[in-house]
Amino acid sequence: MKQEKEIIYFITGNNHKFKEIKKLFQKEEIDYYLKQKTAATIEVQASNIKEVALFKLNSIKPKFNNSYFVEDAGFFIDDPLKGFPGVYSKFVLNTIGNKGILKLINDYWNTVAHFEAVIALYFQPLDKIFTFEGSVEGKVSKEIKGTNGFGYDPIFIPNGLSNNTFGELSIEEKNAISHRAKAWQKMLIFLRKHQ
Ligand code: ITT
Repeated sequence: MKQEKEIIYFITGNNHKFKEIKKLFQKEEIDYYLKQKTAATIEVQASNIKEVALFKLNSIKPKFNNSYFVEDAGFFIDDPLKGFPGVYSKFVLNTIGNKGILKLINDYWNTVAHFEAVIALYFQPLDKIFTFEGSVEGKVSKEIKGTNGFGYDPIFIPNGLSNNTFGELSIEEKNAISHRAKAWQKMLIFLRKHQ
């Protein structure tokens, strides 16, 4: 155990993501303070989100001497859209949005979808980069439901939780099963091992 808590930076412009991770941080006895930072990052169009996350991390020129991480996430409609929007999640949300997505799959009753998250961490004590991944399976809702969360949350119904979308869950409920929380759990194990 260290004498003093160190700062670890979550570099993101997305306040919702930060709030979710912050809640998870607060639940744990851990030798770090979490702080949000925004920085100019480059989001490349790659074939998978791990590549996007690593590129995002490598595009940061930190002016501090701490560990820091970024996270990239995507929403994948496996059936019938073969994984679309996936790595295009941000662009698709900003263009056709959830309404447009629902129109695309209007004729399908049985859909399969999932979220993926990859955290890319620059771990200062070892001067190395590590990645942690998480995913959650479910389906697409027939309608936009719920005002919690952000992005695709109001159209994603995770498996095993009645018929509620992520948008109808509290942060705590989403954090109990989400892609982001699963990636975080893996990073937590790593941070504990190295404290
Ligand atoms: P960064 O600053 O951390 O990069 P971002 O908002 O650009 O934040 P991403 O590129 O990781 O985030 O996300 C791609 C898209 O997927 C974006 O439009 C998000 O709104 C959406 N998204 C990511 N995580 C989500 C989640 O947990 N629930 C719903 N939508 C999510």
